[in-house]
Amino acid sequence: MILSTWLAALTIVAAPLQVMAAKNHDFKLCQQQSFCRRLRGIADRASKDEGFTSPYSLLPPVPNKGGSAGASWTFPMKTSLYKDVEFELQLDILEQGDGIARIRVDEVNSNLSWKRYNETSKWALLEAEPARADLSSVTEKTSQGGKVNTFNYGASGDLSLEIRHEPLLITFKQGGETVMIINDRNLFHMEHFRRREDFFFEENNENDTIESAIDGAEGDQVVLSPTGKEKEKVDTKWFEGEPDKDAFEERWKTWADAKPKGPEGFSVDITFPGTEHIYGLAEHASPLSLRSTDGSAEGTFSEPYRLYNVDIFEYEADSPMSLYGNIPMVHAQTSKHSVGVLNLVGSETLVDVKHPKSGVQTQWMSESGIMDLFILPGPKPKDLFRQYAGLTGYTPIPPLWSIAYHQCRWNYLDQHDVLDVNRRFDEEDIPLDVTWLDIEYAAEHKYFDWDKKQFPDPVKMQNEVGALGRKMVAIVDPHIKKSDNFRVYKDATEKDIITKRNDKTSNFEGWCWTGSSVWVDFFNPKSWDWWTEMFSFKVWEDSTKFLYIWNDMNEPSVFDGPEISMPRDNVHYGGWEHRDVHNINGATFQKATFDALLERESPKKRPFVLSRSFFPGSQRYGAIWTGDNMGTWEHMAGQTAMLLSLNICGMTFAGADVGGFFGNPSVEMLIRWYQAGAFMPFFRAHAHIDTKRREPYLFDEPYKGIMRDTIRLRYQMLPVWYTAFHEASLSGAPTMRPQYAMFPEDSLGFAIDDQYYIGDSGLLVKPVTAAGVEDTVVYLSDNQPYYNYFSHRVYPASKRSRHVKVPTPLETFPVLLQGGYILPIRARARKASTLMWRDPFTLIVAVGADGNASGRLYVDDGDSYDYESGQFVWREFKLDGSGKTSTLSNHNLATGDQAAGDLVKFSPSSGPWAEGISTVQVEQIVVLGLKSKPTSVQASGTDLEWSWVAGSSASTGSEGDASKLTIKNPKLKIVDDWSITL
Ligand code: NBV
Repeated sequence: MILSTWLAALTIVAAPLQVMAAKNHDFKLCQQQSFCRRLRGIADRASKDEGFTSPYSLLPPVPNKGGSAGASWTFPMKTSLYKDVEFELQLDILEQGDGIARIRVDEVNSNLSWKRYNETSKWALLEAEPARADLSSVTEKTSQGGKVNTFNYGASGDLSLEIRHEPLLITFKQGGETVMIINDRNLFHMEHFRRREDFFFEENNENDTIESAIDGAEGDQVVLSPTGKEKEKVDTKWFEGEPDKDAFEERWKTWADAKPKGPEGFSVDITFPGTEHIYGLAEHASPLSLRSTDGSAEGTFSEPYRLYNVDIFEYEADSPMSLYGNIPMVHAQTSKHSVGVLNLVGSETLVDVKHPKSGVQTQWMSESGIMDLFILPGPKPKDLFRQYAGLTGYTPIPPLWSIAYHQCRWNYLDQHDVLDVNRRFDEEDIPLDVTWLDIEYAAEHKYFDWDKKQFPDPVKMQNEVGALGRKMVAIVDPHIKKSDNFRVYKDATEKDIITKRNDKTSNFEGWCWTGSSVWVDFFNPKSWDWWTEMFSFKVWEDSTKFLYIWNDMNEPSVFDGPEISMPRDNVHYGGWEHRDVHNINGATFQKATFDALLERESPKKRPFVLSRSFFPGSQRYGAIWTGDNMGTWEHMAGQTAMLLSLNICGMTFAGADVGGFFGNPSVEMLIRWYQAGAFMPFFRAHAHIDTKRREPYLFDEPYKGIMRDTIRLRYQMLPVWYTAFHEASLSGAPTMRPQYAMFPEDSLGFAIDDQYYIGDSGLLVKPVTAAGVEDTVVYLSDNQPYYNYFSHRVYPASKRSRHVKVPTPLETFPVLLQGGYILPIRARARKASTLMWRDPFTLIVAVGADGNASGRLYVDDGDSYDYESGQFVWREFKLDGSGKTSTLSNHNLATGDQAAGDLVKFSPSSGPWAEGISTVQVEQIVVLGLKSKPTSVQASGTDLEWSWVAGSSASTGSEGDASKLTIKNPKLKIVDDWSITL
């Protein structure tokens, strides 16, 4: 079925694609997967059996000290499960720095000489091996429940891990309080390697088919030991339940998965006592706070959250089904503490969630690999962000133009069309930085090869766009057309870097846009330099420095493959099966492209690569987006929660197709999409080939004007976004922050996922996601006044409820400025962000309840790595309202010592950018909410030009227009230290 549908879809290159409905039946449910069925079955039995207990226990630990691996401990693990089957498990406890404990379980010394995949950390982590040694303090005591080892660790020694030997139980405490328990429900299980005949309890008969073996299993059970020599009757049932006919070969629809290593799944349960909300497990189209998956009540899911990267057509707006990328991590939040856990596994993983009164319970079920858990100790969300980024990497500061506005559609038809779009934006004075090309730019979808009929001179086109201060992005998908006339295919076959079938030698072939295709195995180091060459200007002669890259379809999407992806028994470099690395696959492609773009120019420019698929660590290599969403209100509303989930999972450079990929939104809906998009970290309009053109200049007034103003608003706010990205690059904190992350003590905000703050700017945004909305209620957690960015109306700290109603006719939406913040913007939006670098700044001061405020600004040249050698401006603005008069000051934050590896002081003398920025001024300062009119406004004793409009102040009065002091053209430079007295 899939093949025929996709073959039909292929014809849309010439004719528009017929809209197809969501195809849930193309994707497996837990019940349709043998490992999930078996592992979920354990939970089922445990819940019905009061005496259910873990068959796993530990032997006393052995320290592994010294060396760069730091202190770690190995606990040999025992199981009471199968007396006659010999296998060894081992549990390691390691410390990873910043209070992160790592718990690894592996099967060792398998006499079947198989290994579990243990290289996931190599792809995801900055340092695959632990760097610190802090687990030296260990005690042992014997309590009623058996022997317990307690590790005390962490900077202030307030973290502890208690490891009970029998039955296995791991308790993590913060300051003496239990915040996470592993194996609380006794669901830990690691399927050991075994032979088919051991599993089916059947007399060894080499001619047995799977079916007959299963039939045989109904009678008396006879087991072979792994040596295959002894035969004994056993009364022990397999912990996983009845022998499963799919354990050694799994059939689904028309596909067979030859599982040569047999069952190797693992399950672990993790409980968060006292917690009501957990977040994470991106990417899903579902609320930020994870729901129960036991189908127990209305509003719960009946399937586990699935993490298996897939290309899902028209995904549902509220579902635990898998999407394109995955981050197997959760944060658990109470008003007292935050704690996180990352389960670093590259194979398919499903997570069941339950919400009993005692706290949230989770069960994680993975198909293969080792168990590698990282306990992120918190104790606050900001600590979790830092801890996760310390492990998997920080989001580097993106090129400034890449956080400006992008115009995409499938497809801009030809060279003329591309230039025309640029012209029309200019004519209508709508800012634009990037024009995108989807798959039709490539002849027969042979990426890199331009369709010269439509794009006769791609270099000229790119240069013309570049001359406008703009960039282009072209798509390069991972499927490579199988054609001897295609140099990329020829190279890849000659180099023998193509992903193999399960015979390990022949190249895997499948269908995609290109027809019959192959997929380069980016796990193979031989592919890396070759891919880098592909993007060098010498090799890709039709590319220029204005061209950047979009990696789509990298789950990977294979039209005629199981679940529209690659067979799990395909083989990658090192002999690993695709099942072991499926969830990492897409990330390797984006990384290879990022590395390639980095090598294109000297001195280096920051790459930009948009990817659809991702894994922990992907944040180091570019942006991602939420894939093929729909132009519906429901989808628009859901995108905020999705983006928040991605953000707290480290994927902060994320966006959603503005307008919705599928469908033709009404102009009202399109405007609301633009308003939402202008406050997404990655802001790109995109549309399916079958949709009507919807570039903003095509609409009549007032709609065109509203879209123009919205895009301009993004440009005015670019300094705010750039500063937020700079902060993310240092602290790991996301640019889009949900309520729980901002106010972790306020449990009333824990379920909120339709409004958010931008970095540490004090901006609070709530997109309007329904038709005909005249007012929108915003939740305010703190005792600060909030100011409407557009109308300057103040919702004072006192005398207001936590919910305020903001008028939201079509041209506006809630953008509030939290009291206590100073917002640096550039009020004059230009045609492209690259043309704004010498424009003056405006400061908007939102006076806080105590009369104070502060804000930060980070600026650099926007696309080089010169910031690494100190070419940047990093300022802090402060309003001190504690005295009789208030003082507004600007001081330097970049005062580190380069020699010590710190951030260096900005030096305005070196280079054209530094010289240019050194003359940039503050052109206007607006102070909202001052208590009273100043008697004078002076800088260094000189009177400045100012005006005053009386109104409500930050701390007193009721809702109304805020008092407003406007200082015009104070002739102060952004790079200088100065102060103004009010
Ligand atoms: O390359 C065509 C599209 C692309 O426009 C979209 O953004 C991707 O998510 N692509 C998927 C393949 C086909 C989708 C039906």
